[in-house]
Amino acid sequence: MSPKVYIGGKLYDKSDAKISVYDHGLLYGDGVFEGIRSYSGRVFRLKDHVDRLYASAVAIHLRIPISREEMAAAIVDTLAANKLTDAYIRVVVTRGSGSLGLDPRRTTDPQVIIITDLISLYPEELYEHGLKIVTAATIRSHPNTVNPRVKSLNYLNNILAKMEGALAGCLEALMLNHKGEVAECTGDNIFVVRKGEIHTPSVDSGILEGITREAVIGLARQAGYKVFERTMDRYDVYTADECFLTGTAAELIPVVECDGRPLGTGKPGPITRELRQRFGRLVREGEA
Ligand code: AKG
Repeated sequence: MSPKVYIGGKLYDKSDAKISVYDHGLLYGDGVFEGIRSYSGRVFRLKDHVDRLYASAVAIHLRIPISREEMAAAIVDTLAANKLTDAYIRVVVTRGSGSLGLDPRRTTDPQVIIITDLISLYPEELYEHGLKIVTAATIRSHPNTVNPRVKSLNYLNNILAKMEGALAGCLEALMLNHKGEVAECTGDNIFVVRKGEIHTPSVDSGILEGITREAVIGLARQAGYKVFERTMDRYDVYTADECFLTGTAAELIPVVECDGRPLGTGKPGPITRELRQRFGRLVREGEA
């Protein structure tokens, strides 16, 4: 069966799922998106994702043409139409098509697109053995440019850093903010473990407020760990006992090396493993 893609209220076969080349989403990266997962037929934290999508849209002054309830229903229906239970859902809202010129007032018809598919960011063995990362020279966008809290269609900032990682032989790269503090990786939030406590950059470090990040902070606190959201620099990463990344697509993946330094023992640590198991249970068995 050909995958069905939702565009503006209708389902199209993947090969017929098209929007205008005059869409400002394509011409200028003008739009917002979400990456969402479903597990065993249940969409994980759907409301949080929909709320973040609408917040991103408010931040770029984009009016999404359907309500939050209609959006949530469209996501669930698209998933069902594709008979997918464990899927990655990409929701895209573009500014719409218009004449050339970046003024958004030239556009008329914001497009709502929902793709349900599979995603595999990293090879499975890296979830067991851990990932190596390097720090990118490209810094995370200053909050007064495109705020990293906005999940915008313009991901070039992250893509440039991702390419630097690839050129250094790494599948992921660490991004600092304009103050040289640790922000996040190109598609995931970062955590370190030190002396049994968990630390992650605070929202004012210039990061996306990851929904998996939030879930893992909750799980860690429930398990009795202290979690600190704070300013961090690379010393905190280099000298950590353990390190891991979180993201909807990445889920929770250990990091065992940063900039050539082995982190901790150079192997995924016990707290990382425990949180991975807890996260696996949370998404499969639902919220406690
Ligand atoms: C997600 O985790 O859903 C993201 O938006 C980033 C993943 C990616 O597309 O590389």
